[in-house]
Amino acid sequence: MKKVIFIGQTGCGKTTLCQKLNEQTIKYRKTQAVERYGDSIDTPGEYLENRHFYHALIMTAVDAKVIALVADPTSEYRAIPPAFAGIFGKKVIGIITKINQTEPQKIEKARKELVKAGASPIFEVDTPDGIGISDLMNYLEKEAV
Ligand SMILES: Nc1nc2c(ncn2[C@@H]2O[C@H](COP(=O)(O)OP(=O)(O)OP(=O)(O)O)[C@@H](O)[C@H]2O)c(=O)[nH]1
Ligand SMILES: [Mg+2]
Repeated sequence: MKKVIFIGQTGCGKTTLCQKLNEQTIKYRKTQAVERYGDSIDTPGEYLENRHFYHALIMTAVDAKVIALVADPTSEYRAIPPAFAGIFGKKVIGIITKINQTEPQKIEKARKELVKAGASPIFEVDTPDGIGISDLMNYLEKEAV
């Protein structure tokens, strides 16, 4: 079983997180299908943006211990519906990415989206800059066993 599955809108930083957590070089590549990176499962943003794919997310999430809902504070588009965490029936955490790229009010909006979705705890990261990554990794080491 994988430790974590990343779910979030297109471009929010799921693949970048997978690369960082698995100590791979960060390299942009659009995710076209579900991919496995070491202990992580990466999903395409379209799976969240198009509700016809929700069943695919639910089925794929069965293979992970922890669900990570990823929110991009730099985007005006909020893709994660309220109470979304409830459909998985397991531990659901939130991750706000790109915190070095945006202002505090936008980070707060992203946090509200994740709280409404039912995610807890919520981590703030900037993945290429390495901010917040060790906290996230420590949490996954402890919780996703
Ligand atoms: N500054 C900054 N840029 C980031 C961060 N996370 C991701 N990015 C950038 O955002 C862009 C999209 O990141 P991806 O990781 O490919 O996004 P994704 O969620 O996998 O997107 P899809 O595969 O389309 O669903 C890339 O250019 C990344 O370098 C972050 O924490 N900070
Ligand atoms: Mg991707």
